[in-house]
Amino acid sequence: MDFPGVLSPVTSQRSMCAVGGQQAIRRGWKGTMLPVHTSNRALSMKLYTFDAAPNPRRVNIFLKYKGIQLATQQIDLRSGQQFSADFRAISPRCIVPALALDDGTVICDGMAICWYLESRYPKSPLLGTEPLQQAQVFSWDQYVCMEGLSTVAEALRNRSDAFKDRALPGPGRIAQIPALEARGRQRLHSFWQRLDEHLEGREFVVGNSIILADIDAFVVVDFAGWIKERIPERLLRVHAWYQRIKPLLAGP
Ligand SMILES: N[C@@H](CCC(=O)N[C@@H](CS)C(=O)NCC(=O)O)C(=O)O
Repeated sequence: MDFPGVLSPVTSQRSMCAVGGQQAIRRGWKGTMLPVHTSNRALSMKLYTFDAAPNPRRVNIFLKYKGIQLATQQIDLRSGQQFSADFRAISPRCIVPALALDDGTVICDGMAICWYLESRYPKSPLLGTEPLQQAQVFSWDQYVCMEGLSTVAEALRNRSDAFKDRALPGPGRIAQIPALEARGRQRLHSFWQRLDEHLEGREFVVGNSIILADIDAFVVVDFAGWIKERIPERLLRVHAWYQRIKPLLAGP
């Protein structure tokens, strides 16, 4: 069974590229010794992803910003590749992104993947650098995912024929509830309003530099275009923030 944030062993998966860069040692999950790379280049893992989808996009932007290079494999969600036997062996939840480590361990969920990579490749931090800031980053990231990304998904997946009986991602058949389209849009607008209020006197969502919640909220703005929603014109702080971070996400 594969729960969010829990590392689940999968024996069939092996990554092919070589590990490079200097390493130091840090004590990690369950006391295992993790190499901490002083360079963010040439990592030995494989990311299962689908570039067009919002959750993989969060991780892709994170990787690009930190200059981390990984082997990747596209799982075409449009043709249902996430339900193939091969991919189910990697991600029984049938979702991307999924990060497969060399020993066969697979990490699901964008936040967990980013947390793992950040702890091994701390250069250009995107999850905060001291405990209080890290807690704020996690809190805001959770908020952006639940009240931003999920609300667009709620509106999209409960109205579109493409998601009939797939109102939620995963292997089960989940019927659409058409009324959730309107609720999703309403929640999205509450999210933008709250973000606008929060950005008063701030350049970034937390602290003085870009963090993962900025990336995720940036992805929400583009994802909202899928349901023809835009940042309301009156929310000037969100517009200014969006223009400020856009060039920062172009890569190192
Ligand atoms: N909680 C997961 C959500 C991942 C997720 O929902 N991924 C979507 C793509 S954005 C997916 O794999 N959908 C498969 C489907 O719709 O069948 C995360 O944070 O990464």
